[in-house]
Amino acid sequence: MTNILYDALFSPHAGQDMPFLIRDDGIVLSFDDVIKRAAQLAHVLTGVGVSPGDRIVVQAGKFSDTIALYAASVQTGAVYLPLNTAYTKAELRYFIADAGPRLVICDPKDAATLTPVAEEVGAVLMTLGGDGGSLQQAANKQPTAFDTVARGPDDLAALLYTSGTTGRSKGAMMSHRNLLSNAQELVQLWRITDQDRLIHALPIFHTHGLFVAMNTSLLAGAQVRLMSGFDLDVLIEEMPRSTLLMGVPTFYTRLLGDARFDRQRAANMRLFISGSAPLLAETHQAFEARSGHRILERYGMTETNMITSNPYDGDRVAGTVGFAVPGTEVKITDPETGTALPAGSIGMIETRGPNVFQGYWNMPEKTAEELREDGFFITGDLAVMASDGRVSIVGRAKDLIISGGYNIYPKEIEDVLNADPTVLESAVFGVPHPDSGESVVAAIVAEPGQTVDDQALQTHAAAHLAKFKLPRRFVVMDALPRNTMGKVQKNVLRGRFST
Ligand code: MCA
Ligand code: AMP
Repeated sequence: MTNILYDALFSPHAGQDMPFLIRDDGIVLSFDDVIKRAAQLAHVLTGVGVSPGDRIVVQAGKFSDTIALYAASVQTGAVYLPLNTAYTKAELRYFIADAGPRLVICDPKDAATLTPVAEEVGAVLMTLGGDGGSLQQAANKQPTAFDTVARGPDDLAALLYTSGTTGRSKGAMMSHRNLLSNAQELVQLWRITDQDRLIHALPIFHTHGLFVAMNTSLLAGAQVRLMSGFDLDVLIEEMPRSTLLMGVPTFYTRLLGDARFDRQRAANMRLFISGSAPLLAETHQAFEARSGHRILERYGMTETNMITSNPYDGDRVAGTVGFAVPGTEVKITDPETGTALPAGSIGMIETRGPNVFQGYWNMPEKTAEELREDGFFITGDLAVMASDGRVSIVGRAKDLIISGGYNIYPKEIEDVLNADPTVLESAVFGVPHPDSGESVVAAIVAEPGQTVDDQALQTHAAAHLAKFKLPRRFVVMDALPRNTMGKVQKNVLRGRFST
């Protein structure tokens, strides 16, 4: 037996001294450097007892060692569980308790806070930071070769948490085959080769930055300019020596807001890809007028990786997400009955293929709700498919806000706000925002006799929720608008407060 993900993404690069990761500090690591570092880290992982199938929770910055750690996790047959660096202790406690990892890796500055949380589940805690950490120190002494642990195609390689419209976050179980099959298709579709140089400005704790960007680059042998965080100045500076950018729509609106970005600046670029949130048709058009490039928009989910993509050759149509990625099936169904609908009808996007996840970690009932027995996954996104198969997303059946490419589930925010003693009830919704696409607004009804203090409420929310989820505006109302069934009408709230 082999380890298909490691064998495809990493093994072929052993001994290759071509540049791979170009860091902010100017240090360039070759493919072989990263392979060797991964082997050292793999020795540490197994040394602290990580066995095949064990979860490794990683809340760390965007360093070359974090990429090597991902490789080490795959090589040891562990399950990589990356977490947003913005998450609070309360959020982390949930993920760690739910996933039951063998090892928790965090930034050295968070070690004191997270040590008791790791201890609660019997996990070892190690640190990884820009100036080193206990994991890195331990790795420095290890051999630079490691015998790859065999894993089957359906064994798990990663567990990525995605919030739900009701209840708690769910861990999407991604197998080796899920990740590899999608990366292989995307490399072909987007013609990524070893001649490419990707500007990597996305976080590496989500599907977009970790799998779509890194797995395709590894598979194709492309160079990666690994930016430790988003920085518009650096992005613009790197463009003349790069060929590829993958970003959320906010990247593209910010580029358009900067006069330095023009046709000449983008002349060496081969491809701009957008996803994770809807790209406005006007952004697409303005981008082409400014740079001469038509952005290639694609659509995906944590549970499925990429589902549809505009074509490389052929029309990249603004406001559409293109065609089913080869090897995956897409159909539009009646959201009530699940029956497939004819071309031109609005309905639910469902998808099936080797990209579709293995279910939610320890949540068989949630899995059964969203993953049909015949293998089709119900995405919660509403779309129309033209007779030629081109998909245009028209809305969401799920109550979800996407701000700067980060998903925010209103239910989670409402639960926190409702727990405040001054709040009787709340409704959280998104309104259009020029930079982030959508921004979070909370409508609050006060407990009788209480006065809502925005500042105090924000402080209460911030103790539980990552900053990017916090409402940017509070509106106090006498009552929430409801339909005859008693359901809060968020469309009415959106209409009223979208200014
Ligand atoms: C940061 N902040 C935000 C966001 N990001 N607030 C709302 N929405 C956001 N997305 C807040 C911080 O808490 C901070 O608050 C302030 O903004 C500045 O933080 P900073 O980190 O400097 O912001 P930035 O660097 O300008 O970040 C904006 C960003 C970033 C570059 C758009 O959010 C980003 O990288 N987004 C990409 C997310 C992504 O990768 N999504 C893919 C998910 P304060 O000032 O109060 O401290 S995967 C997916 O969706 C599927 C599979 C798919 O199809 O790809
Ligand atoms: P996540 O749960 O983080 O994987 O986010 C997946 C969700 O992001 C999808 O269900 C869509 O609602 C949204 N999404 C991703 N790409 C696009 C896109 N190109 N256009 C519109 N929505 C998108």
